[in-house]
Amino acid sequence: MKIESAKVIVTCPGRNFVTLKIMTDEGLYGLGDATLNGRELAVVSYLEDHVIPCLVGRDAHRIEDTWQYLYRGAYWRRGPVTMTAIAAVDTALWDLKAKAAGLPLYQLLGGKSRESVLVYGHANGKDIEQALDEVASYVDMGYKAIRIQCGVPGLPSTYGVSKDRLFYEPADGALPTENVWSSEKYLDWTPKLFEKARARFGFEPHFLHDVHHRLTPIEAARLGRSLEPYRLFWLEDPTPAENQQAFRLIRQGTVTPLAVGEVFSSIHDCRELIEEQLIDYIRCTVVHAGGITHLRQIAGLAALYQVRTGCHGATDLSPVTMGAALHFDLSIHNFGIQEYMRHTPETDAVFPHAYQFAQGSLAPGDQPGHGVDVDEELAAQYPYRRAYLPVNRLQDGTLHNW
Ligand code: CS2
Ligand code: MG
Repeated sequence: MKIESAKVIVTCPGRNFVTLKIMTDEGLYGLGDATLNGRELAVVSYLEDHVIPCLVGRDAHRIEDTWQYLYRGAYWRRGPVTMTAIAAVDTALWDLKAKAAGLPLYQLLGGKSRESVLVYGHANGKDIEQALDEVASYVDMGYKAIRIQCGVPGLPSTYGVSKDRLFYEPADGALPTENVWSSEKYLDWTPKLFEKARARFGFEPHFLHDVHHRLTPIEAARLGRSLEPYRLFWLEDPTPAENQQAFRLIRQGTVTPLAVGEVFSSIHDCRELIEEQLIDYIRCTVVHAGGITHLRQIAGLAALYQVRTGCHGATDLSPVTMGAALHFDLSIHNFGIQEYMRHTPETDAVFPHAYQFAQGSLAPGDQPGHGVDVDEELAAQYPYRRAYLPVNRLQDGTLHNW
């Protein structure tokens, strides 16, 4: 099966998505997500100007060889733009191989290790009461696992609290909007949120929380310890992870489970974290960590150290990633949980898909491939609209982690 052509589809049904479509001489096509929130056009150019010319004529079945060709052949290895472009090609080729075999993708990945995929949703509110009312609505929708984010008194905004309840989109400005942060206020406030959450909902639901890279390691250890009575499923991105050894300080201070990795683009970004068991869940995702091929290597390393997966699944990852991730999640043994931030109806219309939500889990369906398509005509009605993620400053103006 030869690659005849490939194209990049950019669309903005409320937010930007970049999709790679690879067409073959057998009339089949495969789709890969290439969305990198806030830097989308860098990946579009990487694919159109540098990758696609090398793909035409290649055997679409040679997934591993193509992966190595694009990774080693670039010379300049790794990084989010390169690995997102490689991920898009890889995902499209796995989609194609499964379609050519007439099988759902999970059957090519070793078959089912479970019947469905536990997911978590995002409850958030401007204050504790609104956030917990949102938790109640997620419980009513059947979610067994819920992330809770809440406004912090004295701060005009904070990560994860959205104007639009169900659909959280952080890329909210034609130029970066500026947020203000205080770790002190946040550290004093957050234990109160989970104390009230457990008082209202008991210990049945899994509760998760995303610190979003904003604390120092010792502050993160203090937060983890203060949350121990409320038994979180995980505390996410407690501190920036460029220095993987920083997590030793957090580990020494708390038994609250830790999750990290949505910003990682290769196994090298998380190798020490996994080998030293400094984390409990690895969050790398199909679209940003080199596709199905590389993500399986990361999951394989994690399995050796009893680290489970918890793939990123925010609204800025397209339904193509969600579909492919669900086949991956269904097949690997050390699956933990899948993030599932719902897409808007406009996005779902552009990306018809087979996956379905029921009783707190997602099932990918049994269509050949990853089960997600793109309506190109509809996609063309939503032109690209530049949008940036916010930047974050401390109250004295110092630039901080968003
Ligand atoms: C967040 C993301 O879902 C999460 O855990 O960290 O929403 C993240 O902020 C966005 O993907 C950034 O584009
Ligand atoms: Mg996160």
